[in-house]
Amino acid sequence: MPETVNAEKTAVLESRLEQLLTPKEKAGKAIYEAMAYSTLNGGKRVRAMLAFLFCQAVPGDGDWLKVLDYAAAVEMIHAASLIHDDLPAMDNDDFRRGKPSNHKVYGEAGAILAGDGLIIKAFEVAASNPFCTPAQNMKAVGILASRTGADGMTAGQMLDIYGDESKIDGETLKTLHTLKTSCLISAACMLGCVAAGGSEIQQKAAEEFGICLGLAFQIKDDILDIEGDFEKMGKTPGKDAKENKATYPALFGLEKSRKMCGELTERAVAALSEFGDSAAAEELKNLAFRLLDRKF
Ligand code: GRG
Repeated sequence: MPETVNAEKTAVLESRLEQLLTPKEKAGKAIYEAMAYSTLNGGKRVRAMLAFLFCQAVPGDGDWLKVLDYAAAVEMIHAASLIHDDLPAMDNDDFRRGKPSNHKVYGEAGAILAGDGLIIKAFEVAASNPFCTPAQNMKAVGILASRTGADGMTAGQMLDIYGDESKIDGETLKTLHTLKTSCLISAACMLGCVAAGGSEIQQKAAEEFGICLGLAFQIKDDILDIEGDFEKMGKTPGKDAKENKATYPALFGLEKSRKMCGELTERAVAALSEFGDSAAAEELKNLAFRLLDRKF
């Protein structure tokens, strides 16, 4: 998504990810190759950008490099979640980010292991961020774990895979989407504050921003599954309807889903008031509104 990303930040992130995903020993060549395949040069990098911008939104020196390794960790966990989500046992998708899914290239076992490797690498990297103190790193690891494990994204995926579609109501769907998508997005926002030494109040505001934006993001994702095309999205549209999945458009219709998406974005932007009128807060606001109009 060129207009939502800052070229310099993206370039630095890509090169850090490349460095982190280079094997140190010959024996690691195969697993690192599978991990790198799904992590490098792909994706909109929305989560990393949120971490960078929240780091800058906290009044201080504005040095976003402090959050670089937390942002890399978030993108690695995100990539792992996509690899596992695409597996035949889950969403069974053959394409991701415009190329064959990880298991199509490395096999199912290879894809499971690539995901495993990325998750653990993410925690290793966040725990040893050289620009932050051990206390900050401990906090970051706690945020990542609580938002991605059995109280966060993994719980959301469990509900998504095993939930009874016919019985899902609006509240349950909101819980599912919040866990599956908002939790990691809000973790990225919070990590920006942690790295910049922001207050508890600022972390809470960043969390609220991420929860609302994440929900809007997932609703938009559901809308794109209906309206989007393969060329732009790099994955197969129309799968939700084919599999009778519970989504916002299926439950509320397209028009109401679009309205909810807009309202959630407004709510996210309101949470930015904790960050005054800094340039980064303005960029966060613009990013939130641009995501509403995204085509992929
Ligand atoms: C890896 C800890 C861990 C858990 C695995 C498989 C699983 C549990 C969770 C999957 C959750 C999932 C697929 C959520 C969907 C979130 C979503 C909207 C993804 C698309 O994000 P974009 O549009 O993708 O930011 P890009 O490709 O641009 O990065």
